Amino acid sequence: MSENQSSLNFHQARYFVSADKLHQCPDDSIAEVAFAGRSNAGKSSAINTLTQNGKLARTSKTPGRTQLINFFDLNIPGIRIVDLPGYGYAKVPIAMKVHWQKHLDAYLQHREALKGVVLVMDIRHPMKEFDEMLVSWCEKTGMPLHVLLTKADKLTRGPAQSTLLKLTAQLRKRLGDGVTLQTFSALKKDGVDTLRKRLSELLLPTSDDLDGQTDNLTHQPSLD
Ligand SMILES: Nc1nc2c(ncn2[C@@H]2O[C@H](COP(=O)(O)OP(=O)(O)OP(=O)(O)O)[C@@H](O)[C@H]2O)c(=O)[nH]1
Ligand SMILES: [Mg+2]
Repeated sequence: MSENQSSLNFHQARYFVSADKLHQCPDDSIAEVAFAGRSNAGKSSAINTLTQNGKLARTSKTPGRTQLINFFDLNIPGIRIVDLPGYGYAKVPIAMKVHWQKHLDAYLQHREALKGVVLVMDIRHPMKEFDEMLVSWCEKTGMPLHVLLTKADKLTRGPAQSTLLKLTAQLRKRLGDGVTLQTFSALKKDGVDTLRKRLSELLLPTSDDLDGQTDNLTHQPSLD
């Protein structure tokens, strides 16, 4: 239909810039989807698998590796994916925790270009405190949410599917069509096509998808 119908090429993703605060975020973004989740959940690994670039986002066994809001350019100017710092890692000094929380919160609430959030959760430990806050915030604001149940390779198929079904029922009740869910494994590269498809839908809207849904909603509700 329009020029933004052209497809996204995740393989061409390149690191663009990092921000420590909302006002340092690039001002030319047209559409962004942010990867959020608890520390060590697998956000950076998911981005690397998505882009087939193991060196793009830094990953680590040590939680708290991602400490800035990192922006990655896709092949269409102004269309980006964002790696957010992990939430809730106990050993990070309290001052740093407060800093992250404040700036993550500001990013999520005020970022005009934000078109959706990918909530990355370890499939073995879903819906912890931060996850619940993020879901509630999406519920209040109407922000589209894609849940990535990652590290699915750590479970056999039965328990993985049962977690997926249970959470789908639970979250659909709260968010309706605004939420989609999938299992994922960065290790086995499972679920990549599903993730790419959903990101394309979020980043390349064919029409004003949220029209009517968000007219009276702002990003005001806080994560707190
Ligand atoms: N088995 C398995 N391990 C994974 C998977 N995804 C991530 N990991 C491991 O989990 C650890 C944390 O991964 P990261 O991608 O750095 O996690 P993060 O959410 O970006 O963490 P922070 O930057 O600290 O917020 C690393 O040791 C990864 O190798 C997966 O799908 N399967
Ligand atoms: Mg990370």
